[in-house]
Amino acid sequence: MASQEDGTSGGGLGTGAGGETPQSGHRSGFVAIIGAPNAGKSSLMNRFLGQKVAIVTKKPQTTRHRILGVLTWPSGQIAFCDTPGIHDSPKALNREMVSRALSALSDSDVCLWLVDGASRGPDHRRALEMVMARRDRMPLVAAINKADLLDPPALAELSGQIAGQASPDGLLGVSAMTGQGLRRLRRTLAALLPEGPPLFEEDALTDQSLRTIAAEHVREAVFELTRQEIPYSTAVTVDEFLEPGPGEARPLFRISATIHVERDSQKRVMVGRNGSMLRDVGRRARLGLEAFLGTPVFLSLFVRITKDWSGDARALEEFGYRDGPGRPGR
Ligand SMILES: Nc1nc2c(ncn2[C@@H]2O[C@H](COP(=O)(O)OP(=O)(O)O)[C@@H](O)[C@H]2O)c(=O)[nH]1
Ligand SMILES: [Mg+2]
Repeated sequence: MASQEDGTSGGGLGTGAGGETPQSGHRSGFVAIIGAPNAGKSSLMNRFLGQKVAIVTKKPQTTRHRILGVLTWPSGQIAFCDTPGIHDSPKALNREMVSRALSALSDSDVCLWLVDGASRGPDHRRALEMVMARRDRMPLVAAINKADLLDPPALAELSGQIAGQASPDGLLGVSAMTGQGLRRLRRTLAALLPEGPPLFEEDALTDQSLRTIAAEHVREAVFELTRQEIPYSTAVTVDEFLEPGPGEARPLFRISATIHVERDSQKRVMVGRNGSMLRDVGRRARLGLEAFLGTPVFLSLFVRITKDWSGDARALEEFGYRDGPGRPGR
């Protein structure tokens, strides 16, 4: 995936402000991307970064963590927080996801409300409520995504509606898929950020560890290849993550991961006939990871039943979806 932005950089995992004095007029800060499930929040962040940092699927509620993606250009730096979609659900995992999105919002300088240009249901209204509850505390930019699917009159009508409902400081149509409007969006966001030096080193890309990214690629493959409740009943943990040794003639990442499901019937689906589903998931995840890492990967996958984990506070904590007493916030 190519970046739309020239003069941007991304690559390593370093964080921490650089020591040099920035040129005056440099702006930097945190932008939380808030919106309904499936609005395209993860796609937008990936498109800005020119790298797939956050997994993307056609199914809602794919993103469970808050994920930081850093975009750096000569006169500015935006640390985007991609967040789980705002939605209503009684399940512990879902409530945890929404609370993460809202905490990312309170830690940010600007709220970027991403509206799904192609569909607006109850989750759209819920997201609007959340955004409006914080409207007087921070600048708001509303971006109508999937503009590639809208004709100009439809986009104009929707823009009018959003302007009336939220009076945002910036309002524009974008497409995370084609890159349309992203330069303008970057300019609009940057103008609302405080002046100051970069917050992260210029080659910083994300705060996610390679281990987490590996687990997320497996989860993405599960979301893409399984149906109904299976994706939502799946968590992935990485048991072993060995980076290539310094002198290896053919560098190779060796990764083994466990796919946790909630019930025996789900395990049967996840493994598939003669292991075919697990093989397909493994192959897809491996190809994605190889593209991300630029290095061959040896990936072993296991399936385990962790009974009803998505409603269990201890399991959520163990899988990294909930901050326990001993876990630092993420
Ligand atoms: N046509 C079109 N589809 C998009 C666009 N942005 C995202 N999508 C699709 O919308 C779906 C949800 O995207 P995702 O980034 O996972 O949404 P999230 O749940 O808000 O993070 C995926 O199938 C994307 O390919 C866009 O600008 N145009
Ligand atoms: Mg997402």
